[in-house]
Amino acid sequence: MQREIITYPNKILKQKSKDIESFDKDLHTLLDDMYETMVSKNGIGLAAIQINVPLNAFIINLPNKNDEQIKEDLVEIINPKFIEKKGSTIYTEGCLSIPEYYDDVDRAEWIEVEYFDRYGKKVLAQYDGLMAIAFQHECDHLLGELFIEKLSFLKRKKFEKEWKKKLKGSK
Ligand code: Y12
Ligand code: CO
Repeated sequence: MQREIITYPNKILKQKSKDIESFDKDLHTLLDDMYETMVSKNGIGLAAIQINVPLNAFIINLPNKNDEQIKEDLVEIINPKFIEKKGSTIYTEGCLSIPEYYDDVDRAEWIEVEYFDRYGKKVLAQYDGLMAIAFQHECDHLLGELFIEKLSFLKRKKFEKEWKKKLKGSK
């Protein structure tokens, strides 16, 4: 089932998410709904809090070498933890909760992480490139943080002005 995506400045997005304790049918339904919702909006990453579920879960489905987004490449991440971060890289990010706004964000270039899959199996993984960026972006959602909070003071001010104008226009 497709669910509604919460958009900025809804305070729900500032909520800290909690660890998942049961790897049961409800979790599988949540993950399936997140996938349906993300794909319907042409997204490549979505955290549970973005559909108003404050649990430590997110999904990432990056396009492959042929620029196709296929479900076989979907990664479901439950209760993630960073083990190590290295380097730094700048990427122009976007977020389904802040549609049509993109800006440069500086993040670690390489990460080592631990998380659980939908069946409760522990996974240890190392990521770089777009996967490392997306993983860090989604982990921020679990802490109630958005990529616009990483912008400089002036860029953030410009964003807030543009966003207010956009919201007024859509009323
Ligand atoms: C690198 C950086 C950030 C991420 C997080 C995941 N971000 C997204 O999936 C963003 C998708 C996105 C899609 C949009 O399109 C629609 O809503 C139809 C969009 O809005 C428009 O362009 C109108 C904004 C963002 C992963 C990797
Ligand atoms: Co986002």
